[in-house]
Amino acid sequence: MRVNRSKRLLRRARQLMPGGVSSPVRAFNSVGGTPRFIARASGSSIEDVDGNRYVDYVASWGAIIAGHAHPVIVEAVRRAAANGISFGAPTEAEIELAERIVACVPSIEMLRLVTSGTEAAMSALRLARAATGRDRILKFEGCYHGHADAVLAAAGSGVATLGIPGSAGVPAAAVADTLVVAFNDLAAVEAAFTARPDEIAAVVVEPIPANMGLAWPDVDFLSRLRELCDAFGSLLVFDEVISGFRVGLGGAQERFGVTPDLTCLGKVIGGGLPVGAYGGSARLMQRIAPVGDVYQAGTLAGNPLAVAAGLAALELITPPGVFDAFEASSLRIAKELEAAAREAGLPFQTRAAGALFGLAFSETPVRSFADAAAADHDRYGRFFHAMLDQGIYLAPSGYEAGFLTLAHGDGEIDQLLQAARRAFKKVA
Ligand code: KE4
Repeated sequence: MRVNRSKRLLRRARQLMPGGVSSPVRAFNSVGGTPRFIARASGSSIEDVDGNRYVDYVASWGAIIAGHAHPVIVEAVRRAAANGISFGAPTEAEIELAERIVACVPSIEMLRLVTSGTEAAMSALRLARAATGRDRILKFEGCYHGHADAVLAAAGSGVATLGIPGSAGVPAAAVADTLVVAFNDLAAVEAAFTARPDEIAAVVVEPIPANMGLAWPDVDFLSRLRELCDAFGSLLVFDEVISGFRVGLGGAQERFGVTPDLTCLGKVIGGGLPVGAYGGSARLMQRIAPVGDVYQAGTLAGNPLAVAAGLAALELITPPGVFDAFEASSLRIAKELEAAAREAGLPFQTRAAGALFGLAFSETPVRSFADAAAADHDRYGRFFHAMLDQGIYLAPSGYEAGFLTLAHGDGEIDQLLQAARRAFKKVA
């Protein structure tokens, strides 16, 4: 496969941008090889600058749900742009987007639009601290909530660890109040609460973690987090930036029947343009400026083009049956990938939920970041390239997930499975 133009562009980009990319995972460091510079995309397909076409299972990390360049979304953005790009003033479309989100996610009575998932999570945690008058945050190793300092905390070994920076440049002070425990480790959560009964402002969690491959909560894990937060006066924050409007219109909270106090959203609700949101009860959200005393702001928050794209995307996934079809597709992918890997004699695990699926070269299902890290990432890298060479574009990291769109029909999935059967044999 010729990638000369991508190689040339990468050399040029690296002179100007770290790694030549605008976000680290795009650099292919985890899988090696040359990141593809994308020229155009349509439906389920993306085309790189060398003219190679791929069926895309990254979908802008889940932000694309209706398919690339969906005509309804493109037209919505065009029409919005014709009326002005950004005003920095309220618009009716923001109300409509808020109404649609509130209608789908019962735990959200009121929300604030922001421009990224990072901002949504950062702001939700600031609100939780204000609402409880406490400073400590408990998060789970491997769950990603954007790159704000307070959530870039590393886990130590064993029980809850406090205050370990997860990145250079994050001062110890910024994570001094961040407790990190293993996902699914209820004993560690209970111990953290017992040790600090009136210190924890919030437990923040991806209810279906999709940043350690796709992990899955043990039965009752999420409902137990709810109980513990109630018992100790802490808030439960669901980071549904990936799972929201992707595992169902009501997200993971609807799927598991667990109601968080605050929800973070992103990706799908912007239809591929920059939108994030955080929301919860009106009582809680009234603490946010300008009504309340918790400050949060953003020049391009509620941007008319992004809101138009988000509204159009939500409109396209609302009809009855859309998520049944997504679920059928992702379950088929999981089932047939597992069968093909078994046939090739490979240790392999998959997970599926709505328009999201996960895969790991692992003997055991991924229940925690330790499980994800123990998977065979070298083999994943070779599998990734064996698929890329056959025109299938998976996430360039074994710590990510697979994303479906409305444009992924049986034909695309047949192609994925056929390529996987060959790729499994190649990496066995
Ligand atoms: P953004 O700031 O990137 O919009 O959202 C941060 C975020 C928050 N919460 C969850 C659960 C997320 O998955 C993310 C971002 N997701 C990654 C993909 N795993 C974005 C891709 C990237 O970083 O380039």
